[in-house]
Amino acid sequence: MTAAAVAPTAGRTATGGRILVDALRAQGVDRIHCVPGESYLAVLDALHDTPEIEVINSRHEGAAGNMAEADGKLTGRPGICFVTRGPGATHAAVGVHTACQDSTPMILFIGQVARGARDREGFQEVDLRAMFAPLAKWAAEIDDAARIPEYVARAFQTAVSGRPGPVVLSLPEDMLAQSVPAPAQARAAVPAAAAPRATDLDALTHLLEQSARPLLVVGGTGWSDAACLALREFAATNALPLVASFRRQDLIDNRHPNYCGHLGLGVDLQLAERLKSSDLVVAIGSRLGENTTSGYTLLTPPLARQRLVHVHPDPDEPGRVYQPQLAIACPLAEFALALSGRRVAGAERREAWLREARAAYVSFSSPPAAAAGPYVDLAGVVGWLSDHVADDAIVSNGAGNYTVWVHRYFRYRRPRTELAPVSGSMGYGVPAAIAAKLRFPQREVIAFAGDGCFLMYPQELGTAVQHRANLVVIVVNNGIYGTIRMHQERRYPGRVVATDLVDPDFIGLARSFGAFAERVETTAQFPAAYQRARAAARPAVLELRIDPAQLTPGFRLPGR
Ligand SMILES: Cc1ncc(C[n+]2csc(CCOP(=O)(O)OP(=O)(O)O)c2C)c(N)n1
Ligand SMILES: [Mg+2]
Repeated sequence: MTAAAVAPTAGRTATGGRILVDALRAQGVDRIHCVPGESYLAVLDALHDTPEIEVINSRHEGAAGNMAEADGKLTGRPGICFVTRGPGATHAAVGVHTACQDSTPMILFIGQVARGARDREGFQEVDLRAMFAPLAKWAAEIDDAARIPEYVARAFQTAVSGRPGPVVLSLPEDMLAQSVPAPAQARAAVPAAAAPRATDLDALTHLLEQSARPLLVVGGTGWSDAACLALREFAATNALPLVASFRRQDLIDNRHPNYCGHLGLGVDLQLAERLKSSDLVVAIGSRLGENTTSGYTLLTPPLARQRLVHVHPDPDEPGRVYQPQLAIACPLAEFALALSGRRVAGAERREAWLREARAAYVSFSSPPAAAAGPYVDLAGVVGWLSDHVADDAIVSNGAGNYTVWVHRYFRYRRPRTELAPVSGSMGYGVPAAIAAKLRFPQREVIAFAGDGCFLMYPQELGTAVQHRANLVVIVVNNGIYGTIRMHQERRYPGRVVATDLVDPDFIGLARSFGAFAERVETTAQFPAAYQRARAAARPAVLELRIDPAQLTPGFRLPGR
């Protein structure tokens, strides 16, 4: 997307809605995700005359929010979402929460009650600034149509600067309808540049040279392809193991000999031990959050036993939970590029440590022989996909135990091919994959969803059909909220509450939207079914019946 050079309304009178749409064009916006509302009709009307911006109307604001978040995650530019006041804003909040926890640039615009009616609790009025204060990097209301370019420019700047994240702008409906002399438009946001100091890189090199068992934990956002490659080369030259933080497995090609696995839910216990016994952790972009650290146990706050170097774009992050030996605040891409060509003496002393870590990862991520029985073996399906999809295929998921198989057996190869919510939000996978297919129509896009997860936004198959987003959804059906059932069995054995599901006929449901759909009964049927789904030239759903007793690759319901 390219920023529009000239605002067509300059020097004329225009409505707030028109000025806002021109401000979006000035920032290079080419697509918005929305559910329409009467509170922002003037924006919709301006979009009618703006063919440069594609309007994707969802069926639920939760899905629209997830789609905008996914678009921001894939492009590194703010994903844009429009919804209406109270009900729309509360639905869409899930996308803002994910953008917050996942450090994704996103802007949510919300139609609001008229300025003259404010604070009467008029129809659907919510104090949006207060509501979004803990979720968004910035939540504001635009009171004056003449100032729209200023607010929009700041919103874009804020969303991409430092640690990227969500911004919320509230739009009183009378402000949008009002005509004012069209103000000059701002220019496209440019994130402030910063680079690590040479003295910090020297200190890092020194710490690495002193370490016998270092681990580089990679995560966060703001990476470029070149930066990911530069980090990989630095690790390769210097025999340093690279580990992905929770749901950032796509930053380093998983086939590379320096990639040694991922931290998070369903972590390889050998890797967890390796992190515990390492003597230096270099966290590059990762916040070392609760899932990455197995509930703050692999490193214990505030002063971990391991030495810690913490590199993060937000200077407030290092030291917030863990006190580092060395803190470096700068964009991750700049940091990784600055490592190019650096030598860390003593590579030969680290080679065995690296080889062991790599071998453990390869073994952990290789699917075992499929279990015999009447069900589909999810490890086999994920392993087959991993071996057969293109390197740039995008794979999404939501929350649920099925994701443990996906993250364990899929080998991600390219940055920005994993759409997986760090926020752990159920329902994310399908809308995220729709946004991905719209952004990259030529690429293969696969959404994994549990039966529970899929039922959060099944109606978005209608959005996919309408906008020709030909993704393949794989519904992993075990008839239960498996994750919660697992926790129940562990904490309150045999006392099952609220975790059984009466599911619909997924095939009939999908077909009713105009999607292609097939049920896969055995592992062996999967490859051909997947090829048919891809060839269908419309959105496709494959339902896999998996064994409800097998709650994770390693945990079976007792006695089943
Ligand atoms: C929006 C949301 N609601 C609830 C939860 C809590 N939760 C996490 S996983 C899960 C069950 C997921 O069920 P399903 O999609 O069928 O996957 P399974 O665990 O059975 O593989 C629930 C309820 C959540 N993470 N997000
Ligand atoms: Mg389930």
